[in-house]
Amino acid sequence: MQKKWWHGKTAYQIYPKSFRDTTGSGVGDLRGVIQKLDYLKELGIDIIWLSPCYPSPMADQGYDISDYYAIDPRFGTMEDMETLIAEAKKREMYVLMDLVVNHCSDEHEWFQKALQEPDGKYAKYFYFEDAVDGHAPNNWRSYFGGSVWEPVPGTDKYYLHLFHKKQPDLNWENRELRQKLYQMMRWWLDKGLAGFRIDAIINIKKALPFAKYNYPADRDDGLVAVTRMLKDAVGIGDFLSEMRDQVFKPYDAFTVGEVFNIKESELEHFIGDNGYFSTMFDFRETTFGESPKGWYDSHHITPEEFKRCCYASQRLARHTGFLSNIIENHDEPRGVSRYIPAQDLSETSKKLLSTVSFMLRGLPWIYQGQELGMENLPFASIDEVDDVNTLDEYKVARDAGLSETEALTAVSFFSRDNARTPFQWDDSGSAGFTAGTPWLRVNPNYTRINAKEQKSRKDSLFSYYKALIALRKHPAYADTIVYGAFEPFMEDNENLMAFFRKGDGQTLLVLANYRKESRTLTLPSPYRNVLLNNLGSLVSESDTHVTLKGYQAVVLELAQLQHTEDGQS
Ligand code: TEU
Repeated sequence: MQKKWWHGKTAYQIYPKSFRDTTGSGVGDLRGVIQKLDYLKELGIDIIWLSPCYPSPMADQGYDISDYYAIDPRFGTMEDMETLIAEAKKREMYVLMDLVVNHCSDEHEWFQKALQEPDGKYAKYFYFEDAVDGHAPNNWRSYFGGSVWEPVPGTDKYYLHLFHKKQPDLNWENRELRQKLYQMMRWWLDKGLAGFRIDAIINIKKALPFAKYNYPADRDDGLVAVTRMLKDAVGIGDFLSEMRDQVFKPYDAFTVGEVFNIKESELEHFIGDNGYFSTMFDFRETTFGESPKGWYDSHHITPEEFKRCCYASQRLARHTGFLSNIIENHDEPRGVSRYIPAQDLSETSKKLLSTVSFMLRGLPWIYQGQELGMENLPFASIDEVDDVNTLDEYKVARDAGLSETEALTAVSFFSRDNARTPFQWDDSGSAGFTAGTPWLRVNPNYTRINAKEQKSRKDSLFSYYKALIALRKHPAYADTIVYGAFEPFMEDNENLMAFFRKGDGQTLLVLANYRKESRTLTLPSPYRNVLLNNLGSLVSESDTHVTLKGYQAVVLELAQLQHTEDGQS
């Protein structure tokens, strides 16, 4: 595997709307991001991904873009964006923007022109399809509920939207459209962006012709999840390699794909040495337990299942490339609320989760607020929910017969709004996020969980993340942590996440006791150093016997191993 400049870096996702508001509008802005660059630098961040800040009607929080060449006035100006890129560069930080090119907004000029001339050139930028026997071309269900087909007013045609009806899909089969998109990407890269996070990209290839791909319904609505068609959509590689060769390669751009539903055998094509992308997110943990019926029927992952998911992904990517490791993002609940049993949630268990996530092989990511251990929002009513996806899932749950309270409980666990609440900077009103009224409710725990408090405390989660990042960059250990082989230790011990990272002449052992009861372990060889510990001390009976308290996590440097042996007392 070729070594790349970004392999040893740490990345951070900013959701601008909820990060820092400098105008009192209640909505975060780019000036707010600039203001907080030093905070991110102090934490040790190198790469920043900004969720969309282009002009948008906000049907899907900016993932519905109406102009690819501008900044939404809510977030600031193009000059602010240029300042942000320049200020980041000064601090040796890299900025990524969100590349949303599976669809645009129905308010984008292209779509407006398409509506005016449904047989014209711009209609071919989208999928305008004739009705079949007076009906929509097929029975696919959109990601946000309902049919993917919406009538084109004044015609007998339908247009395709895999997401919201205000997010019409762009027709990647159209060469002219692809060139328009590439031109736009180059324009941004010329501004000094390091690259992109690439949204929902697996969806750009459809199973065609549409009418051929009706499937048996998977719910009572007679529709089928649109992900079903992905299995029959072949040839996405033609588009992705074209984009790589015509845009990313000439700029040596860093790209991280939001990729779901690929065949495991194709990983090499996506993130191998000549992959379509530099890296892609590992969603195995986030998608585990999903039910075709909806969130209300989805299984809540256990610590042991979390471990199995992590290990499976580690094994899959070990010789291929670098996955991007996350515990949360703007589409997911807070990682600490999801992967730690509610009754065990504490700063110690949060540190355990961060240790595991950062010591696995791959590129580690922090989603804003994760470094503080921000938690899910306790929703009092469905009226507090803004997110389209959550509102749809609530309806699905109600239609399935759940009471209002049951449906709210079910969707609260998975709601995308959990992670979208304002960043908790301090314990003043609105958590120091805004001087105005925040667009989404601040989590009431901000008086306890906030950056100001955590920065002042040496044993806070924030300080622990700093230490983790510093360890990943420590000249004596960086090579092993970044490139060392991953190898499980005592894999069959339930709720123990233990693994080696083996480098040249160096072996690290990560031990995470993912339960509240303590346990004693026999190490395969004596340990020399404790590189990190989420508790004040480590009880060791000898240099090969350690007792971990509940949720204790440590990173040990071992004396060189001859061979590995399992053992426990
Ligand atoms: O998400 C893609 C996607 O597939 C989502 O539907 C995801 O499965 C879901 O949010 C999980 O709850 C991307 C963006 O990250 C998301 O915010 C957008 O809504 C979506 O694309 C459409 O642009």
